[in-house]
Amino acid sequence: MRILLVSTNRNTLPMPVMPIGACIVAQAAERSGHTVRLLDLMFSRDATAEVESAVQGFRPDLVGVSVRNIDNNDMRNTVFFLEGLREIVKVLRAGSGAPILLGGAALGVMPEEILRLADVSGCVIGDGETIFPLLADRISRGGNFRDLPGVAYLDNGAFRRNPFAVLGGSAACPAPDYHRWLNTAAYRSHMATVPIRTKTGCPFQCVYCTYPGIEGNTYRLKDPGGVADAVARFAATGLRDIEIVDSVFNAPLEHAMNVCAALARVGHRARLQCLELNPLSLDDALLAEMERAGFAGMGITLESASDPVLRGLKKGFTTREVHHAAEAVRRHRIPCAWIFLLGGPGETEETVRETLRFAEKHIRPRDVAFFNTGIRIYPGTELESIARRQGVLSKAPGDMLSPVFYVSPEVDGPWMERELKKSMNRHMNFLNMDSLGMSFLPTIHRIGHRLGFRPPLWRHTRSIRRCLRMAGMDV
Ligand code: B12
Repeated sequence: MRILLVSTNRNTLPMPVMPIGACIVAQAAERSGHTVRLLDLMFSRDATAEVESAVQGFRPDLVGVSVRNIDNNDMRNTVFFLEGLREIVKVLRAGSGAPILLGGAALGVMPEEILRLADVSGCVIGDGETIFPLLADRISRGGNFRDLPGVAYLDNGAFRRNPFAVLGGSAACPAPDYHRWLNTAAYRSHMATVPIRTKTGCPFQCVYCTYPGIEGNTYRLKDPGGVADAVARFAATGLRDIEIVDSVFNAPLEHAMNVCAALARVGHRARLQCLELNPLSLDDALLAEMERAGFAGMGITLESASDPVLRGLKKGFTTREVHHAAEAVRRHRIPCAWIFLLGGPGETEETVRETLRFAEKHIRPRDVAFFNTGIRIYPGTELESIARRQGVLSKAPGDMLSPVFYVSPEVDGPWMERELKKSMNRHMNFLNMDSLGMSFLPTIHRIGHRLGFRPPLWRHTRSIRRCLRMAGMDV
């Protein structure tokens, strides 16, 4: 069969991300004997025209559309990304009678709402590399695919969804040949990192989170040696800035240690990053292994440094682990981004002050603190129930595709923003969502790349903020 895959993400903020999911699915479909074309719309000037020309030139028998982002998770400057999806599907429909199936992280978050928005045959929730080839096989033989695991569809207006299933999840690290599928030079010039996965699945129960819905809640580990070989292979082809995109890298800890050990053994030339570390299993032993493995940057997703909020968010750790993690980080060299989410259940003026005090006192000046305020509420999460119980959410689940945010009713939102801004004025290594949404950020990345800077650019936050302030900008 001729299969056209379209990666619809065009968001270049905070930097373009390579569509790993679409590439993995493309590679799996090709391996199953199909002729595959992947159209990546990230840098396209006229998406509609490119889709039109691809569908007419390639004449697909099946179309897969990868959808990553719904919105930018930013309460104050919200951007909704799915307007363009309807238009793309319309163009595909006009040019071809082939079935159109959606997949990607967004479908794990709100499948029913997205299917109602776009007029397609159905979608796949979960591991596309196993389900999509089966689906293509069924379609090529003229059969029905609606009974396959992970498939969801609208049946005369009623939403139907088969259980999320992992079909023979392989331990092989899915490392697509990015040069084959993407314009890698364009991504590199924007300081994009190359994504790689060391496992799938997230068993944590944070009240706001969608990850278990996207990946399932049990771990499926990739072979550490295979991960290390893939990293070495990428680096040898010039893709040296590699980011681990696991939901949480250091859980289970033993697997993270094994991956680090394999990376140290293989002797690659990559600079590694990972922005999702949990303070629960973050100690000297792990950090030493990460240093040996070649990490050039890491992020710790704390969300808060106050116990009532950590409890309210069900983070599964306390300020004890937060402080231990801060001490351990200080004893090592890896640049660190501390990631906070203010306004969760249990947040009060006192807890905001406690978190800011932690950041001001314990974060090294050469590291960064990144603050988001307000939490995106997704249907089906515990946060949705909390918000309804507290009377701060009245929208029906079906209306929540267009973003809604939670701020604890015990804290005044504008006050919280002002306190954060004051702290940012004192600490040039602190950032908020405004900084990630700056329209000229892609230009900064391109200039940085030309000047020889390499990711992560946030290592230079202090200098960049100072320069922009000297130029009269309130960043
Ligand atoms: C790592 C990560 C990041 C990293 C990415 C680093 C990098 N170099 O890639 C960083 C920190 C930069 C980042 C940034 C952002 N992210 Co992010 N990110 C993630 C995370 C944790 C993993 C994504 C990933 O790479 N997964 C691994 C790949 C292999 O999985 P996948 O893409 O889902 O693909 C699989 C399936 O979906 C399926 N599939 C994919 N395509 C297709 C197509 C078809 C046809 C089929 C059948 C199947 C299929 O098969 C694939 C293989 O198994 C997810 C959460 C999660 N657990 O998924 C959030 C997530 C994708 N991010 C999200 C968001 C919002 C953002 C930001 C907008 C945040 C912000 N304001 O800055 C930006 C956007 C960046 C951009 N330019 O688009 C949201 C998107 C949903 C939403 N709410 O809109 C998610 C889901 C988190 C959440 N809040 O729920 N992110």
